[in-house]
Amino acid sequence: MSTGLTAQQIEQFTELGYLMVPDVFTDDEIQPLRDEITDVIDGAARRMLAEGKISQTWEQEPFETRLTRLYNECDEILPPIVGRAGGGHSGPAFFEFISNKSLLAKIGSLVGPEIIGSSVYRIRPKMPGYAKGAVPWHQDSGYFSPHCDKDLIVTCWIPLVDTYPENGCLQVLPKAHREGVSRHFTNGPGGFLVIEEQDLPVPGPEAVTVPVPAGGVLLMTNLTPHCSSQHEKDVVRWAVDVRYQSADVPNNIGEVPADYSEERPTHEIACYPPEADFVLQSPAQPEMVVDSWHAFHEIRQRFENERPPGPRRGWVPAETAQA
Ligand SMILES: O=C(O)CCC(=O)C(=O)O
Repeated sequence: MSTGLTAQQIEQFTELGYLMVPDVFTDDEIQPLRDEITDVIDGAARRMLAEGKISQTWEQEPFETRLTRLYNECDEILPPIVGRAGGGHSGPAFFEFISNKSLLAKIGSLVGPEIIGSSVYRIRPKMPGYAKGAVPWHQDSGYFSPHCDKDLIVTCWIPLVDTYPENGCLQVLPKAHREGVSRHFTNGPGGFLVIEEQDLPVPGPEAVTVPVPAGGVLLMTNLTPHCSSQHEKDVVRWAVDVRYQSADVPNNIGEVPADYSEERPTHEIACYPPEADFVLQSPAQPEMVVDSWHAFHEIRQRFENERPPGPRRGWVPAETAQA
């Protein structure tokens, strides 16, 4: 029986803007996704071996280290993995993972029973020397359209391995989600949006480092500032970030990219138009629920080749703002 969050957990999430819940996934529920990611790595490694770019496919290495071995030999291993295993990845194990009943029960406690999978999900490997592994201070709303700033989109950060400060777990700023959206710059480390130190909500509480075990979930609001730093351990800190919202929050359910129009009222424009949202739970309209991997894959593929433009928030590079 899948249970929702306790009243105390809901209160912590509401007060602090984050909540770590251990043991949401069993190891048996995580392993198929590790295997699916391994298949992507395997395909890329075999191609690179055939092209003479690496000495071996390192298939004896465990999930936590194989990518570091391949990456040390040739950094071309990453695009096929990060490209496909990011928002472009919509495999069967990933669908099972994102529609996990135990996780949806907890999300339901925060957004209600009508649950939409937000279009923005990513699979992130982090390892020494990979600049895009670490993500600087930001709020997820920095990436969403401004008309969704007052809505709740719950970020679930779910590591596939145990995470702790030494392998780059996340840091959050408690209570700062009450201060609205901070100024972001477009040219942060790794090419990510960044909130510079002086723009973080002040007077701010101290940042908190949140170790999360494999199977646990760090829940955050879209306004919770968070970041993760580089690490130097010889392991890959694999994590997945997925997001959920209520059906009341703007979305692009039932649309194709050609339907996108800036002329529509904002409540009819998705919070992140370039990728496809999908219904995961709906007592009101059960026929809308995406209940198979094939349906999920088809919806995601619709937005693969032709994408509506991303949100325009007016963020600029730091130099431009200071000039
Ligand atoms: O996985 C990370 O290191 C960063 C994740 C993140 O920033 C996010 O989920 O918004």
